[in-house]
Amino acid sequence: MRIGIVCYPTFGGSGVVATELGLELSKRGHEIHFITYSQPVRLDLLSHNVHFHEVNVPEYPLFLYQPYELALSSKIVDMVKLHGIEVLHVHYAIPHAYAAYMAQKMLMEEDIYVPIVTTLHGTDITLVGSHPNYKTAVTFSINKSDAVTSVSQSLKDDTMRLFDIKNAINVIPNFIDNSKYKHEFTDCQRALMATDEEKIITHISNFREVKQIPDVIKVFHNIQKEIPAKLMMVGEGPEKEPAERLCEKLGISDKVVFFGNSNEIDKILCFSDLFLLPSLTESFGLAALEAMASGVPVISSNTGGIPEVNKHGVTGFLSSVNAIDDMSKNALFILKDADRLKTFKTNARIESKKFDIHQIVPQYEALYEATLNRC
Ligand code: GMT
Repeated sequence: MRIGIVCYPTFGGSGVVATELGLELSKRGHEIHFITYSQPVRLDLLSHNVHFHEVNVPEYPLFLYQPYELALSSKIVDMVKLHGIEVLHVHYAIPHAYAAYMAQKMLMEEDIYVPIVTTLHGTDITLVGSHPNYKTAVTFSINKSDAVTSVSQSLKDDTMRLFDIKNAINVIPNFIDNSKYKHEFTDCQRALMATDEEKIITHISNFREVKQIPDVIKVFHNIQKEIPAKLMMVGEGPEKEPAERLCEKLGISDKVVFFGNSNEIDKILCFSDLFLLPSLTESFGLAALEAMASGVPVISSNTGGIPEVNKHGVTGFLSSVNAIDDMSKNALFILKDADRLKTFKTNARIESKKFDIHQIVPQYEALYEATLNRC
């Protein structure tokens, strides 16, 4: 199939999922066309089956807001016509599903019908999409898509609760390429980061308020009072500077490393002992799954789709949002006993295999085919 993928190309779960999906589909023989405003961050391998089409938004000083949706829908139309794209897979309802619908309508004027598959990722529903200023257009775009998927059952339930949805929503969970994640300390850089006695705790996110960054720091603060430990903070975002200040205030700056954005997540995870994800809400928690694939147990909040990924008492523990003491207690329970830590690490790795890329991607292929057959 010739598949157009529209996504946010930045660091963030939806862009990562869209990019990894496109790359895997290309390996399975499909022709993939990424249509985005810059090259997706994990798209470092351009092959003859993978194409990238940049959406340029001309800056015009009269406009307070530059019309990205207009440029995107025009680009979609042009690329569908030029490359014979058969199906459009848009990740994130806002504004991609909306722009794709406009493109579909324009193409219909020329007797071309391109079905739209929309994947809901979470923030487009729970945090942004349900805002009264967007809700009408988001509901419309979801209902006008030819097929809709959500990355967890929890997100599907939220979507049905928050919007007036007439379309079926297929749950296709996020996935991981298990072969990319290592679990041995042989070729990773652990010694650069910590001594043998120190446990390594890791958090990866885009440092937005929803990630509850102060809770990450506070849980780590409690952990290091009882056992030698270091904290790896990976990512960039508005909560990063306040987090650095909090570390200073708590007197733990020498034990916390702020990496910024990284394309070497697998290398950092391979020397980690525990992953912290205390988010306020999380439709899935791809970062937790990436940690598990590296054999890293997860201490998380019990919110949104996280319980569908992190299994309480098996791959880690779940606590109520902001339950810092409970999270700290659970973290220490795992970290203080070497055998227990080993068991949790093994469990995390085993559980992550349920989300292996080779099991999930065929579900998208089947959906594209079914959608095309209906047209
Ligand atoms: O929350 C983020 O880090 C970014 C956000 C996004 O829109 O890219 O992630 C959402 O989609 C990811 C991929 O499906 C999910 O794993 C995240 O849980 C989800 N974030 C939220 O729901 C807050």
